[in-house]
Amino acid sequence: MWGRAEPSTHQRVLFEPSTLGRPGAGYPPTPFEGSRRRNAMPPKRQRDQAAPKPTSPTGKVEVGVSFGDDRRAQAGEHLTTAQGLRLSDTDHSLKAGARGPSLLEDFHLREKITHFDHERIPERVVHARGAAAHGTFRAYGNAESVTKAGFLAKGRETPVFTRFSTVLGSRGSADTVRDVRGFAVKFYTEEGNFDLVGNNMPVFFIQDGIKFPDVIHAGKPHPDREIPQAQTAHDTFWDFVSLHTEATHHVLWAMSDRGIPRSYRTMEGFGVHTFRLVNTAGETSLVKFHWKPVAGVHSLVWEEAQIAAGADPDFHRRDMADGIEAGAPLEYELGLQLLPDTPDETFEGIDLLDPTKIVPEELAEVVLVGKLTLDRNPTNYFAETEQVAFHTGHLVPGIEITNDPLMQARMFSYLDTQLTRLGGPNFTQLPINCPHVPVNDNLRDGMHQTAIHQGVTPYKPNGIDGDRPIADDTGYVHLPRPVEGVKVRANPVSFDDHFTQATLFWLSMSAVEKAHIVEAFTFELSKVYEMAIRERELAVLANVDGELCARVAAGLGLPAPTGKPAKGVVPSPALSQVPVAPGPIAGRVIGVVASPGADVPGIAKLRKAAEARGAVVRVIAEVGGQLGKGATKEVVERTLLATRSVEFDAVVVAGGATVTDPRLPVLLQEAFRHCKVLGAWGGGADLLRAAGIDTDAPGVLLADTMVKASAIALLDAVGLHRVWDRAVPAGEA
Ligand code: HDE
Repeated sequence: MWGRAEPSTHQRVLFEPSTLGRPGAGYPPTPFEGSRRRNAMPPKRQRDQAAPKPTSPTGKVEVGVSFGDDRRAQAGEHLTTAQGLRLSDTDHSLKAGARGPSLLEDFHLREKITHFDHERIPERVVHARGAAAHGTFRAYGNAESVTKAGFLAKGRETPVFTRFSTVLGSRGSADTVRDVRGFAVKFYTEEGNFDLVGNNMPVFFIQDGIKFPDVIHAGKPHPDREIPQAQTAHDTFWDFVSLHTEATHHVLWAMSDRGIPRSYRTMEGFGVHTFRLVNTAGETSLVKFHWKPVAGVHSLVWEEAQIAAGADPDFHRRDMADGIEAGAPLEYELGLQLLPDTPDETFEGIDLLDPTKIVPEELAEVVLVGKLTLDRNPTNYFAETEQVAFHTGHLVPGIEITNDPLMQARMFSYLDTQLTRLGGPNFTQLPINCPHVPVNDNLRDGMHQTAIHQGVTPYKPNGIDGDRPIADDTGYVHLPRPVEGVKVRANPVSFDDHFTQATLFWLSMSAVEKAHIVEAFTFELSKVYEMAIRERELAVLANVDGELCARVAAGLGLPAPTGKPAKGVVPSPALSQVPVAPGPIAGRVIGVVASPGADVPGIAKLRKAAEARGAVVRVIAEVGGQLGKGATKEVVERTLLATRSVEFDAVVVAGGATVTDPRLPVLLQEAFRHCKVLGAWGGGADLLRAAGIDTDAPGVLLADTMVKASAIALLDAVGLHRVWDRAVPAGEA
């Protein structure tokens, strides 16, 4: 993969030609071997800079994000200046006397402070809050007939870097806010980088990219006081979407459980736009990209999301990093929804260029063509997660964009934004952005140029260095397509239906999902000060569904207007996320309440069964320390003072546990209210009852002792994600 193209004299060489070779070589760095951790402390190597640096199998020092032996990363045993000068003291500035003023000549003080002063770069204008992981994409090979994209060829393995994000919040905002999530994947393919820059919702608020600044300005905090942070529950957002009804379908998704995912591993992803695939014969098909999480699609409940935003603002990024560290990678399958490439670019009456529309899976099957596995945490947040630059224009042969007017604007924006964010045009040389193939681009100089280009002919054509042809039949060719039209600022008439698919989404929800949507609308609109905006949004909902409108209106104490919802809309069951059978539980967390007198061997049995399925058991007690004696010991990982129910997918009280801390009933009641599995064995049931938990309620599992069968029953129940029967009468969920 590295030796395909012969280096030309004008090929870009990064750092020193003698030591480093072609750009991209050695990146991403080899993961360090290390012991798996149960707790969330950073690995020792990250905490202790002075620790001996781990070495690769070749004996080379591997540090940070680097091209093998990148000297710009931290290396060596001695603290130095940026010039490599050894320092004798970094704790005291140079002064005219111990009580005197600092001296201008203190080059170390000035360098240290100056660099610190410039450590920050502008955060992303949207999607500022994110977390990422490295991994691999393995193609099944069944897409070869529809696309010539090499990374989809049978058995091909492609390194990837995936960044998840919220949209509206600042870089330091909470993970669990109600928002759309970004799902951006950079494939380092053998044909150059391909970026699939998607979201966890398949539609968007606007149909034309020219309105993007408007929707984002409306959703971001108010310009006067800069509140509220990272949320849509405020006047300007609802003012915009109630006036701009093409947003209605996306608003339904945002107010649904999709707006508050349980974790990144339980989120679907969507390319949103329709793309065009081209095969080796030049035949085309239209396609919508889907990511299907192996762990199923699951969400938080709203109260839980709110508690998590305070108790653990890093809830999602911690979950992902801890899961990977514990050996539970995040897994998704890439799905293609293939649609015939007809001249009118519609399918079953759905305009495929309209990004506010989906194609229901019942009408066009999602064919799974490969698997994405995220199994390695970044080494350095800034170097990788912050500096990664995605772009919808990073395409490979076999994949083209369509004339979707939202997509067209994105083709401009992504490159443009990096110029400000990453300080100039050379951001593609940053290790995380560097393709894993030779680069020969004739792009020269500019701010932060790190390559030392050889040769004198960065131009075409040239008669000096052999002037190799630009492309053979492996190059990217934009498929010739006829284009004609009158120059207008307008949308096709087919974009005018703003409500039918919002109705489709609503009608496809289960009873519990509908209840959550009603609550979300009611919550958000009750935060809107202007009564006229509340009323206007109710008028929008009246055109989606009369029941939805009436229930939200009732919650707001307002009259429900009447509208004209589309009739005869056929629901799409694939849109509901309530599981019909237990799914995988890798990465899930089971809290076990215990105390010094508790049945520690029972906890160990539960732990063994959970770990066999990739789940984690965390012992909760009044105080920290260790429980049990001899070979069977359990470490208390959470004290009642330092945890909340949101940290657990199920809470179980161990037999023999005695706890008097008043925080325990709160924890158990919250878990019950959030429809989580509760359990107890032996006398543990008394603590459930003392907390006011109805032990006859659905999803409350009691056992005399913790044996394998009781552990399996408990874990299967966790596989159903929630006990929705508790929220909605049995059979209606
Ligand atoms: Fe983006 N979007 N976007 N977007 N977007 C950015 O690029 C933009 C849209 C998406 O983890 C920015 O590097 C415009 C749809 C993700 O780094 C910026 C329009 C979808 C990410 C930008 C859209 C997305 C971004 C900000 C309307 C789902 C995070 C920083 C025409 C398919 C990528 C950056 C990451 C980021 C512009 C609409 C997804 C400003 C103009 C639709 C996942 O370039």
